Amino acid sequence: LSSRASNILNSLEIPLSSEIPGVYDGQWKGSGDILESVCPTTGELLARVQAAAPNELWEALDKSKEASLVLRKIPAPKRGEVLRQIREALAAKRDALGALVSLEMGKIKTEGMGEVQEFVDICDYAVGLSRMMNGRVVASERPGHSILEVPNPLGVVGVLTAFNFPVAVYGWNFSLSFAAGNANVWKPSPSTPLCAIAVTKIIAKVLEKNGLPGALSALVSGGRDVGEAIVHRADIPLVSFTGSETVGAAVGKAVQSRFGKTILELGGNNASIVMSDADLSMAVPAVFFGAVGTAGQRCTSTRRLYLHREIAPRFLEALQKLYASLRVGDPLAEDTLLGPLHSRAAVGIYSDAVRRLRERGAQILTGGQKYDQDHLRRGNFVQPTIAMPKSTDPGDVIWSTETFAPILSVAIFDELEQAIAWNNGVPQGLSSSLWTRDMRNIGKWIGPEGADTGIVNVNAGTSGAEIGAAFGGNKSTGWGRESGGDAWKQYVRWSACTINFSDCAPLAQGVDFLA
Ligand code: UN1
Repeated sequence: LSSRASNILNSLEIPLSSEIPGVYDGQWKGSGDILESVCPTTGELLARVQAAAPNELWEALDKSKEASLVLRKIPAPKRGEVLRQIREALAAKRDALGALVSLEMGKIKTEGMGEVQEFVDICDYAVGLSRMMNGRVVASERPGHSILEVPNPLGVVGVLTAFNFPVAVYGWNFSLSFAAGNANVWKPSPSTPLCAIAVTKIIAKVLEKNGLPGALSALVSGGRDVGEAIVHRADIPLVSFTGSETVGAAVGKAVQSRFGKTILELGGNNASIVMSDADLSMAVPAVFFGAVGTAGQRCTSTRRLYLHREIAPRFLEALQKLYASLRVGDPLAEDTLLGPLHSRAAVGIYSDAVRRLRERGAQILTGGQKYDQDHLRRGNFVQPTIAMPKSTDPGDVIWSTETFAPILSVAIFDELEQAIAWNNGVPQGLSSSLWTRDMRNIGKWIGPEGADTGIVNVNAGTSGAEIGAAFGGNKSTGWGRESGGDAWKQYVRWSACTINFSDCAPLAQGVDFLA
């Protein structure tokens, strides 16, 4: 192992043995398949991680169930106090954990740390929430009666996360779910097992210190079989899944068929629209970050760019200048802006998408190839690409599919209505962004005739949402909401409780029966 990799793993107390246990339910274990964690920058094998064997998986699920019975008895503000300690423990490791995200996932260091910060932020939010997860008292039509709406814990929540945010997405789910009184079972992406192990170790230590069962934050590393076991397990009432539309559709169906609940965070195919009155000094760098940041591997990455005819040439010239200035390389180096794609497979997906653009007559304005310099050859480095497709039809496969790579497709419009129709014309509905200084455009954009995405921004890019608002998308993005807003309400079961304090028992609606 390279010395920098072993330093990062050491500082997070991940053992440097030849095989690392990837299952935690109060104890570390793992005798199932081997998952390989490969550094996307160098191709170095970082670790071999032992996934959950079937019996270990069942045991972890059983232990989480038992643990949920413990947690539900603890008052919510006390659960909040445990989350506060978890927040402190995570913040203390922000540097190391951020570096591990860079090492294993491939995003640049500032974004790796930003991701840890998202977990810290959502912990803060959940600490506050733990004193505000209020139900309500509803006016009863019957004398001497009260109706209470009471939030109670669900039990065990399954959290299936993707490689691109190997820390934060678990954070969004775990924090709210824990504050709500649930045990959590985490199945991380099989290609980022070390991030999951590191986070679980930090949480487990705090749980242990508080005399709480480790299976409140159980980890079951593994592949498809582990995911399927969670999805089909009848006593996991809520499954939160982040990933592709195809897998999400299967997860949704399977959980629904056993009457469970889902939170689905699926594909994003996000557009920025730039009006002729936009402040280009803000819009150009924002589109650059949206399209190139995280090497285009955020659900919220900008994939479509709609430019008003009047500013299109100026905008593209300025944007291409930024693309040309891009510093590419080691994501852990201070001045790098573009790291590698996460996997070899992703490079293939990128190349296929560029080929398809060319075949369908698109003009490639920038990029379109792998980097072939010596120092980049061992990693999954691809050139961020700007393409001008021939067709502007959002139903065309070029526009309608999400490619998880830094490819930006551009079209030119004359009227805002046209751009909104294109924005809304794809199956996905996660995030979109309008650049304008005209209030009338803003009013239209955020209203009933405006963007149909879950995240609707003005003079802010498509990616990089804060945790305070609900995060999620509509249509084929899956309608799930995580993080802020009212998202916490999904992690509880609501009891509508009618209580009769009076000496008689009248029926509602004035029904007269045996009176
Ligand atoms: C994701 O890509 O799965 O809004 C999550 C953002 C981040 C989260 C992205 N806060 O870009």
